[in-house]
Amino acid sequence: MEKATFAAGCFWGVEAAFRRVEGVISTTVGYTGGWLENPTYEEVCTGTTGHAEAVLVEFDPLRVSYQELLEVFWSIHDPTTPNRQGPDIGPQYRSAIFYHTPEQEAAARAAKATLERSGRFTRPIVTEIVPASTFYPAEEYHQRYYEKRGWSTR
Ligand code: MHO
Repeated sequence: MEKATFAAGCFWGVEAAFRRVEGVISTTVGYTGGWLENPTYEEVCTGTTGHAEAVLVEFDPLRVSYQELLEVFWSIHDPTTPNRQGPDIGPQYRSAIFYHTPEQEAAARAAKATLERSGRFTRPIVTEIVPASTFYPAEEYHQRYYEKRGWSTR
């Protein structure tokens, strides 16, 4: 089993998207990349904790590759809007890849470069690529939020 961590705006939808992927074993929404220990949702919402809303994905690399997860990541959000995802504004909504290994870092940088050259986005890609640090799981009511409400996940 391997871990991957992504931030792509409000974590409800990001988690729902990764849960649909064959080979993804589990997901956890939470906060990472900042400095405040054991943050609450309300604290992260202020935009002053340094944390991003993120999803920790555990996957079976024999069934889904990190490359494929990166493709999902790019396809579910707009990586060109700094500290913003659609209506959600603030550094907690930034686009970021938190790599767990040097191989993940290399794959993420290569994928970002390829995407930049592809012309798929006209504006520059602002996705941060940084080492994974302490991941604080979010409150239980944020976990599998869409499923708990019976919302469609596309
Ligand atoms: N605009 C969304 C953000 C929620 S997400 C968990 C809302 O407050 O409904 O940040």
